[in-house]
Amino acid sequence: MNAFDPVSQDLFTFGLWTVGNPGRDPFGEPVRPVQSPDRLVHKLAECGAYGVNLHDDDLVPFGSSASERDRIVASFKKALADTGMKVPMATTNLFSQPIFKDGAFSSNDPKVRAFALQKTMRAIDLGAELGATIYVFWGGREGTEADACRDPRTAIARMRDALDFLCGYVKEQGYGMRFALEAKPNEPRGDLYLPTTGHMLHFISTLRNHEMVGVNPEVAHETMAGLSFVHNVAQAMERDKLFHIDLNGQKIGRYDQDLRFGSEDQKGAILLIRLLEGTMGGKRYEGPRHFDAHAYRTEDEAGVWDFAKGCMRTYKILHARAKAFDSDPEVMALITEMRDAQIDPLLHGGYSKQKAQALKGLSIDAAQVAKRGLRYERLDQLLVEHLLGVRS
Ligand code: GLT
Ligand code: MN
Ligand code: MN
Repeated sequence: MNAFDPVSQDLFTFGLWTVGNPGRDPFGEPVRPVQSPDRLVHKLAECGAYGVNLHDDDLVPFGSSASERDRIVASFKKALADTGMKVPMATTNLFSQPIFKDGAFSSNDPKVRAFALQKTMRAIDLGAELGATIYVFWGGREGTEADACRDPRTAIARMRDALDFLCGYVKEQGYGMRFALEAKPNEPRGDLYLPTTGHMLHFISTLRNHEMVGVNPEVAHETMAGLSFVHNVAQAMERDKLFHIDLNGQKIGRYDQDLRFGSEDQKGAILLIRLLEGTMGGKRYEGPRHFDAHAYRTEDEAGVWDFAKGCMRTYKILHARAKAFDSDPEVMALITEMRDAQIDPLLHGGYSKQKAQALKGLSIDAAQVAKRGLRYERLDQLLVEHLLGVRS
């Protein structure tokens, strides 16, 4: 066994829809056979994953009878028990069925909104039965092409109504679940409501039970929007709102590629791992490391497992590189925080009249301060050298 081979303690998870993706795209048919959820659980366990996540319909096909549901769930639970795999996260598919063609919670049709709530309550029950403690909301169809169809303010208010309702449901059932909202700027709709993690964070602050709701940022989605994923994740972490994370790879300005983690933008990936794993200091992210990605369409089943192992190995390799970078004495010297015993106390703890007076009275030579070179060229080169493995 190699130091970078994944083990259960690494908390790596995959969605059933990720390793189960048969390679269908908008231009082509599936290229791989569909694998049963039970088989995916066994194969993921063999690869060293900790757990598996699912949409209701990934496990119990839409329209199944109650007895079919019970049979499928019992067999799936046996696969989990046989392998020791966990289901830390569950979610609802509110995007595949035709009824959701113009949204679920934000639809103009009350019947659609009621159907979405009904489906979500049942899916939450399923998630609770499987032991999930995180429940994700990704509003794939919550958006528009013909924007005149509704007041976007109404759409947001309807999303709030749905989440307030569902928080109440989870609390009353005593499930102890927390919600994680996932943003995406577009695709499959022309424009999705609440398009970035930052929008989600503000929206959460307007919810009745905001303490039980956080975010599930995805590398690909923030990158599509041209944003720094690391900054988005950091903003969530700074307020203890990173409840879950979707790791993958993405080129800027493209459709949602959901590539193998670390296959693109390795610098962004190592910066992310420094943050999540706390090698740079600060609180570590303790939740599952979920890969929301899928194998290239060129792959057969063996290629899917190459893909899954690749996500996890790259994470661990980058983690080792991040540790080396953050414990490199030259790096540490370059990023040592500057201190000023006179000024520092004036900058913390908010406003006071005395501080305002003291600040106004400070004599700061702006030209002198500006002269100092910051040595970020050297710092960034050190990051690149650690990343490329030529410095240990
Ligand atoms: C879908 C989407 C993902 C979401 C999943 C959860 S489903 O594959 O592209 O980003 O995380 O609904
Ligand atoms: Mn995702
Ligand atoms: Mn995606």
